[in-house]
Amino acid sequence: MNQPQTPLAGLLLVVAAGCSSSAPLEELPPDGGFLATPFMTLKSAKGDLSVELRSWPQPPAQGINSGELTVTQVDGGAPVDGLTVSIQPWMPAMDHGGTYPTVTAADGGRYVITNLDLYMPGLWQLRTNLVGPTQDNVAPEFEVP
Ligand SMILES: [Cu+2]
Repeated sequence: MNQPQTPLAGLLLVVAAGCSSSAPLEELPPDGGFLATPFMTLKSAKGDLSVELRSWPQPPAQGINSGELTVTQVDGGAPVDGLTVSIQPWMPAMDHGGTYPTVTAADGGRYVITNLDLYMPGLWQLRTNLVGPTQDNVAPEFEVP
């Protein structure tokens, strides 16, 4: 992690308390699967991995979201299983983060994200560490309306 959590805890409470609550969203897509078309596709920092992000809802909305990362080798396209994936939601413009969502490995290089709380509108980054057979990172970023 680049950003320590503890010094921010008090700030996060203050910021969260200032946010109006939004309507709860479906935990996962109703048909048991994310959309076929990714919300975005990125290369990892080292350039060896391709990472597709799907979200529910798609595009992400203010409040609790879920999502799925699909990690494959850029070279050959093989899915990359066996990673430990941790995601720190981060708002760079305001220099604060949010709580880590739950990430559950599935097969086919997929990692399902639940309880992704994007509690403010604005630009969010998902600062994602990928640790296992390889160590890499990726940070999808997008505007939450
Ligand atoms: Cu913010």
